[in-house]
Amino acid sequence: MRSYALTAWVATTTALAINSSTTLASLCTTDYIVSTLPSNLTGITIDSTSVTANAVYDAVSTGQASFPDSVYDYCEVNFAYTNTKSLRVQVVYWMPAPGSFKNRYQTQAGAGYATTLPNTRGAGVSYGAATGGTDGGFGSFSTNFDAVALNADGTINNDLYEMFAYQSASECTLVGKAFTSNFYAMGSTKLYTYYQGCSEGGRNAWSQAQNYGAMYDGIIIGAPALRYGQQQVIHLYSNVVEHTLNYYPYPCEIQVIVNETISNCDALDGKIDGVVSRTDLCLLNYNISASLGKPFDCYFNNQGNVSAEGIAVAQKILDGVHKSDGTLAYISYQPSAQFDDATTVYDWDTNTWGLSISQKAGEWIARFLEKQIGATNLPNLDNVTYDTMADWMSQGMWEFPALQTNNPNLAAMRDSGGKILVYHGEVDPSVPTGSSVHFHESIRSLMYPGLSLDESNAEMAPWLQLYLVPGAAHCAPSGAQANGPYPQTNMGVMIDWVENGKVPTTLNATHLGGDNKGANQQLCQWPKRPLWTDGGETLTCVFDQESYETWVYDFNAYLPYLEDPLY
Ligand SMILES: *[C@@H]1O[C@H](CO)[C@@H](O)[C@H](O)[C@H]1NC(C)=O
Ligand SMILES: *[C@@H]1O[C@H](CO)[C@@H](O)[C@H](O)[C@H]1NC(C)=O
Ligand SMILES: *[C@@H]1O[C@H](CO)[C@@H](O)[C@H](O)[C@H]1NC(C)=O
Ligand SMILES: *[C@@H]1O[C@H](CO)[C@@H](O)[C@H](O)[C@H]1NC(C)=O
Ligand SMILES: *[C@@H]1O[C@H](CO)[C@@H](O)[C@H](O)[C@H]1NC(C)=O
Ligand SMILES: *[C@@H]1O[C@H](CO)[C@@H](O)[C@H](O)[C@H]1NC(C)=O
Ligand SMILES: [Ca+2]
Repeated sequence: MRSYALTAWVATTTALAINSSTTLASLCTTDYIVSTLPSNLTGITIDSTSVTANAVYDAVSTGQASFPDSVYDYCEVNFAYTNTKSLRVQVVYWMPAPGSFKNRYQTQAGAGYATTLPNTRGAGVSYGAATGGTDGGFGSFSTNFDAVALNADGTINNDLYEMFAYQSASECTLVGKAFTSNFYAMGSTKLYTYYQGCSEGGRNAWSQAQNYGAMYDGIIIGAPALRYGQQQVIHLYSNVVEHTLNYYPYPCEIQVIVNETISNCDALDGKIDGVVSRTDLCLLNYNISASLGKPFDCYFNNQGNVSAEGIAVAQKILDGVHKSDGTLAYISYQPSAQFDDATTVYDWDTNTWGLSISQKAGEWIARFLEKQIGATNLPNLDNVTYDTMADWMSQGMWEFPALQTNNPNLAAMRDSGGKILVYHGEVDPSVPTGSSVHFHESIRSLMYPGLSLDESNAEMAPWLQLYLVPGAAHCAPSGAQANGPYPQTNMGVMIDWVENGKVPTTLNATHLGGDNKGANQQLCQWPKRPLWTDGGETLTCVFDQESYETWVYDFNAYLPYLEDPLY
C-alpha cells in the first residue's frame, strides 16, 4: 500500500482542465483515479493498488419508487481503504459524466442487513450527483452484517456493529466528498452533500443526521427502522398473538378484514378512491368487528366466514404490544395496512392453518440476542408471552444502543444549515408509521421545549419536515391501495430546498400506478392531515386534535431511555 504525497497529485489534477466537454472515458482510467485519491483524510488510508474503473454508457433505471426513470452515463470506481479500526473497507463510487455532474455528492444507503443497494445508484447519478456505497468492512459487497455480527466465541463483533450502525456510511461520505472534489478538479467550488435511504437505509440516514449532522447539506429519510430493539421484535408480535390466542387465521380471512377496513374507511378522507388517506379517522370511526361473518373464498382450503377469533387476532395486533401490567412496549401498524407479519402456513397433515414465524424477528432474537451463530429463526414460540417480547425489546435497546438511532438532539445538523426530509407510508406493514411520528414529536419537544405545537412546528419546518404517504406500504406504493401517490422526486425537492432555498410546504408526489398513473399529487406536511373537499376534487391540509392524539404514544413499559425524553 502506498500513500501519495498530496502536492504532487494536486499538481496533476489541476493540470487536467475539466469542463463539460471532457469525456467520461478520459477520466475513467485507473491512472487518473489514482492521481485523484484523497491522501490526507484523518484515519483513512486508501490502497491505491485496489483501484478499478469501468465506464458505463446509457445505463437505464426504471420502476424505482425513489427516483424517476432515467438514462445516464457513469464511471464506476472501486477501491479499498483501511480505517482506524484496521478494517479493510471496499467502497464504490458512481461518477456521472463530466457534462452531467452538478456539484453534488450523495451516499446511497442499503436495506435489511446490506449496506449498499447498487440498483439505486441512479437515485444520485440521475440528479448529477457522484454517488457512493460501502461494503461496511464486512468483507465484500455481498456479505451482509448478519453474517459477520458474531465472533467465533459468540460475542458481538463490536467494530462491525459500529460500522453497520453509523460509521461505514459516514466514512463513505467523507472519502466520497474528497474524491469527488478531486475527480472533477472542483478546487474551492462548493460540493453539496446528501444522504438518502429507506427502511434500514432510513435508520442509517437518521444515524448520519444524529452523529455527523454538519457533514451533510440534505438527508432524505424513508420509513426508518429506528428503535431497532423494538423494531426487530415487533415483527414477531403477530405470531405471538396467534400463538397466545391459539388461532391462526386463513390468509383469505385476514385479507377480507383488510379489504373491509379499506372500503369502510376510504371515504373518511373525503375522496372515494380506494385509498385510506386518514388511518387516524379509520382508527377513531371503524371497528373491524364489522366484518364478523363476512364470507371469504380464495381457494379450496382458504374459504369460510370471518370468525370472532380472526377478528380478535387482528384487533390485538392493531392494539400494539402491551405487557401483562398494561404498559405499552411498542406500537403496531395502522388500520388498513396489510397483515404481512401474520402470515400463516397450511399443514397438509392436519388440514389446518398454522404458525409461520417471522424470519426477520426470529433471526434477530436467535442470532443477535441469544448469540446463536448462524441461527436464522426461532424454532418455536414455546413460553413466549407479550412480556417476553418486551424483555427482548429491552435487551436489544440496551445491548445495541447505537442501533436505536433515536437521539432527538439534532442541533449540529440544524445549526450547520442541513435539511432533513422524512417520509413514511401511512399503511407500512413492516415499520409502524407511528414510529416516525413519535420520533418527530420527540425531536420537537426536546429541541423546542415550552413552545406550542404550532410554534415548535413553525421552528422545525425550515429544516426538518415529516410527510406520511397516503396508501403507501414499506418504501413503495401498496398494491391494495394502488390509487395512492408516492414521493418519487424527493431528491429534486431536496435539491431545491438546499441549493435554491425553496422550502417545501407540501411534498411533491406522483401516482406511480392506479387510475391516475403519472398524475402529480401533493402530500400534507405533518401534523397537518389530508382532507378532500368538493366531493374529492380539492385537497386541503387540516389539523384536528382528536386525530393527532391517535398518533401520540407513551412507551411506558420501559425505564426512561437516556436519549429519548419521551420513552
Ligand atoms: C485535504 O486536502 C484538501 C486539498 O487538496 C483540502 O481542501 C482539505 O481540507 C484537506 N483535508 C484535511 C482533512 O486536511
Ligand atoms: C368493537 O366492537 C366490539 C363488538 O361490538 C366491541 O366488543 C369492541 O369493544 C369494539 N372495539 C372498540 C375499539 O370499540
Ligand atoms: C358462512 O355463512 C353462511 C351464512 O351467512 C352459511 O350459509 C355458510 O355455511 C357459512 N360458511 C361456512 C364455511 O361456515
Ligand atoms: C416452558 O416452560 C415450562 C414450565 O416453566 C418448562 O418446563 C419448559 O421447559 C419451557 N419450554 C421451553 C421451550 O422453554
Ligand atoms: C381484496 O382486495 C383486492 C383488491 O385490492 C382483491 O384483489 C382481493 O381479491 C381481495 N381479497 C379478498 C379476500 O376479498
Ligand atoms: C414533481 O413531480 C412531478 C411529477 O409528478 C415532476 O414532473 C416534477 O419534476 C417534480 N418536481 C420536482 C421538484 O422534482
Ligand atoms: Ca379515500
